[in-house]
Order: sequence, then structure tokens, then C-alpha cells
Amino acid sequence: MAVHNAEIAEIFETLADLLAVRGDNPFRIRAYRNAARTIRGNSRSMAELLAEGRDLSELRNIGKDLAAKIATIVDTGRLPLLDELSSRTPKALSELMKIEGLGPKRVKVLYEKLRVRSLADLERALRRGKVRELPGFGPKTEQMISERLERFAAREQRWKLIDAEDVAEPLVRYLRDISGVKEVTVAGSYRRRKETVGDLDVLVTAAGSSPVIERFVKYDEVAEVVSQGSTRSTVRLRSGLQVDLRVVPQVSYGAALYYFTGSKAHNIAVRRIAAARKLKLNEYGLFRGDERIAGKTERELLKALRLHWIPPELREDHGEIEAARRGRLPGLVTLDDIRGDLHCHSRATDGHDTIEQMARAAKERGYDYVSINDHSRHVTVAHGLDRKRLLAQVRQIDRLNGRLRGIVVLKSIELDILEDGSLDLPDEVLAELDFTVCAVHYRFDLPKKKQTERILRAMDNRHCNILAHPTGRLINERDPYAIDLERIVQAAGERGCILELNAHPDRLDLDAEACQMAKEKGVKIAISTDAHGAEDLRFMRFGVDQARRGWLEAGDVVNTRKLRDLRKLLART
Ligand code: DGT
Ligand code: CA
Ligand code: CA
Repeated sequence: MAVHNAEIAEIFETLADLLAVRGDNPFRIRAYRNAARTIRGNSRSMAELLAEGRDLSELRNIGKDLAAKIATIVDTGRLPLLDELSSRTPKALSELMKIEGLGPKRVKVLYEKLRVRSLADLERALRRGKVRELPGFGPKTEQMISERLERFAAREQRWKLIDAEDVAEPLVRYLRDISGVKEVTVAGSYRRRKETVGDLDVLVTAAGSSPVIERFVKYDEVAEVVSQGSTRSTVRLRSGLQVDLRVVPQVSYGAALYYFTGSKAHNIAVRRIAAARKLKLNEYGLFRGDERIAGKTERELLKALRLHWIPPELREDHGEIEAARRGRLPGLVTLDDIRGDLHCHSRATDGHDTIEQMARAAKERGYDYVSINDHSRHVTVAHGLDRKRLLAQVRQIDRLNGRLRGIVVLKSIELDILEDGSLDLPDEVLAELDFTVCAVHYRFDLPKKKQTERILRAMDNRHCNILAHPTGRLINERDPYAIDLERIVQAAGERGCILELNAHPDRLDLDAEACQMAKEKGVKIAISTDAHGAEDLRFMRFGVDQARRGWLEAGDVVNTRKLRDLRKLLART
């Protein structure tokens, strides 16, 4: 039996979890997670590629060492390193790690202080109020763990959008190839571009004779057929993701798409609008009595309800329906509006590509500018830049700009905000840069007041231009650190600081609500990828999606501006 990509990815994910519990090097852990993503997203199976004699280290995120490990897994179905680590790590620890919000540090404490060895142990400890008494936990954390444990137990794990895409795209291609199939669309939270999705909701229109359901349940990645009817079916894929498929008639495609795009709250509110007009709205169409008056397309449906077009990203019942009624919806920012990237790493610290490679890739995307933001000295694991190396990089970029045409490389840094809120390099060095991106990278555990003041103090420095990944959260991995985000947004506005919307699909930090808050307070946003290689520049679209969910228009986003105008926005007096 050939080993599936999903299984190889799972092995690397588990390995990363185990290393995390043991407090291993975060960069090593990340390397395994990135490899897992590459493997899961590859349209060809690793087993096939190896059989063809291909060199797997040509793949993104796969070095020689990982390529050899993949070959071992394909040959034997196992990885000795994982077996060895598992035998040295209590099994419950890796299970506990899978609960969102329980990082390796907390799991260790639970294990050592409360002798928690299983999910059942954890549940018992929670019930007895033991968890809140642990150092660094408290009642709030207890509450959070409790809720998440419940969700975990109910298998309600949510998928990052990028991982869901890696699973959805090949499935959509497979479905499109089935004879008689016309349209295939993934609706639900996926279409609303939520940062995580619970499952995939796939809508298909097809000729009556099309064997779409029969072929769907035979898709190679299907692990279990949960249900199978004549027009709908639910399966669980090997990756663990569940897929709901519905076959709908062309005449009600728009209505079905609208219904299954959701959100539920939005649907309920739109149905109320229909009812007020004495119409009935459901997944088959919009009806006056028994007569279907709309439903073939979403536009037709909205028009019949006298509503302007509502982009799926806004369909959360957060005021969009009222705005659509009055024709006051924002003209959301698009990927085409983006003229540059303001947070990128190079080989000087932990990036994979040279500054020139980053610049050329940015130019290829049609950008006008790209900045290089390597880490500052405090981040020793990434070999952060000190004054001397930064100044050398500045000169290197000046020379490069003299030579490059059609793209400008901006001189910048990802500057550490130290524990007391001071910046990691002296002002006179920072003055040599076009701008800075400032970030918190350690002491995530400070109390809310201290953490907030730390960031406010950093923003007081006139060399602080953009606050990077403002809450520090990693989706499904690390909670935001405790901060008063409203105060920070307010302060950013007062000081002429820009907030980053980090587009990296593991971060998407700020979230949609925070974007909306920033917009209301007139604070500008930079959508930046935090690229660690030229290929990562593609993450921009996830940031744009998130910005759209946050109601942002091109005018709210600084990197939609021409360079000249961008420079004005970056200048602080
Ligand atoms: P998810 O899967 O948790 O990320 O979120 P969704 O929004 O994809 O939710 P899901 O998969 O349960 O259902 C897909 C869509 O179907 C949902 O966004 C709206 C619609 N829908 C599901 N259940 C109901 C319901 O009871 N009432 C209404 N009005 N719509 C529903
Ligand atoms: Ca869904
Ligand atoms: Ca669903």
C-alpha cells in the first residue's frame, strides 16, 4: 500500500508537537510544520515522485535531511526519529498539545504539577478547580481550557484556511472532471474567507445523468463515507477534514450558493428582509407564494430583495445588510490594489532568499516596492542584525537600488520591542532606514497592563512606524498575548503609527474585528506577508481576504499607495 501525503504530513506534524512539548528549538519545529504543509498541498504523491527518481529536496521547505526522512517514511511507513521521541514522551502530552491554546509550556506544567496523563485527567483537574491554582493559569485560562477541551472532545477542530485550500483545490479539480458536472464551488466559511474553517461545503450543478455522488465517495482521499444520498453526501477525508457535498439544480444555484455561503446569522437576517416583503427565501430560491421570482444567481436574488451586492467576506451580520440596503457598503480592497510588501526577511537572518531574489520576485508580482525587514540583534536564534551588520545591509540595498529597474527596495528592519518598551537598536542607526517594523518576540506572558504599556512606550519612539503582528497570536497554536488592543489602536492613531495586518496564514494578525476598529479610529493598516522567502510573497492574498472581512478599503491600507505617498504616510514628526 502506497503511503499517502496526508500520512507523511501527519508524521511531521506529530514530530513538531513532540519537539514543542520538549521545548526544542522553535525554528526546527517550524521547519517540520512547513514541510508538512508542502507535502499536504502537493498535487503529486511523494511516493510517486520518489518512484520516478525525483529529488524531493527541490520542493519548497524540503531540504536534504527532510527528503531523506520522507523516503524512509515512504519505504517503511514509519519514521524512527518519531518512534524514538514518542517512546520517550508520555502519549498524553502530545494529545494535550492538540488542544488549541494549550502550548507546550502549559502542557508541561499540567503534566508535572497535576500529573495530568490524559484528556480525562485534564477534565477531572478542571472540574476540581485545580487548574486555576497553577502558576500562570488563573480562572480565565481555566475557563478557556475547559471550553476548548469540550470542543476538542467533540472533534470540532478548525482548519487554517491555507490548509483547507490545500485539501479543497485538488478535490474541486477532481469534481470538475466528472462527466456532466458544470459548476463546482466551495461555499461556507471557506468562501467567506474566514481564517479557519470547520468543514468544506461544496456545491455542484450537474446534468441529471451525472454520476457525481458515486464518484465523490470514491475520491482517493476519502477515509469514511458519513452519509450518501441522491443529491447530497458527507465524507471524512484522510486528512481529517469533513466535506459536505450538495448537488443542486441550475435554476436554484444562486439561492443554494447564497444559503450555503452563510453565515447562518447573515442568512437569518436576510430571510427577515424577504419576509418583510412578503417573500419566502430558502436554498431553492426566492418565492412569492409558489412562484420562484429569483434564485439562478446571487445577484438576481439580491436585486429582487433590493439589496446591493454583498461580498461573501462581509456576510456575518455585522451591519452589512443595513449598509447594502442604503448602498453604503465599502468598496473593499483587492489584491490588485497592493503595490508592495512591507515586511520581508532575507538570508541575512532567517529568510531563505537573497535581497535581490526578494526584489525580483516582488517586481514579478507587479509591485513598485518591497522592504527588507530582517530581525534585530535581540533575536539571537535568527542571528539578528546588530548595528554594524544593519548598516552594511543599508549600503548593500543602496547599491542594489542603483542597479535594479522597476522596483525599489526599502531599507527596514523587524525591530524587537524589549521588555521595558525600548527598541533594540539606537535611534541614530534607525535614522538610516526608510522606516521600521517593530514587534514583540518574547515575554508573551506579561500581565495585560505591562504588555500594553510596553507597546505604547515603543510607539512613543518616533522611529517606530509599523507595529508588526500586534497580538502575537498563532492560529491554533498560540493565543494572543494579553493587551488592551483598543488602547493600542487609539495610541497608534495619536502617534501616526501604522498597524500591520500580518498576512501569514498562521498569523492573520490583526483579526477582522480589530481591522474594523482601526478603520473606525482612522488608523492605517499595512498588509504584509512576513515572507521568509520569495515564494511566501503569495501569502498577500490571505491578508487581503482578512482585510476585506474587516471592511477595509484601498484607502485604509498604506501599501496600496504609490511610493511617494507611502513615504509621506510613514514619516513621523
Ligand atoms: P464552519 O464550517 O464552522 O467554518 O462555518 P460555516 O459557516 O461553513 O457553517 P456550516 O458548514 O455549518 O454551514 C454552511 C452554511 O450553511 C452556513 O454558513 C449557513 C448555512 N446554514 C447551515 N445551517 C443553517 C441553519 O440552520 N440556518 C441557516 N439559515 N443557514 C444554515
Ligand atoms: Ca463549513
Ligand atoms: Ca458544513
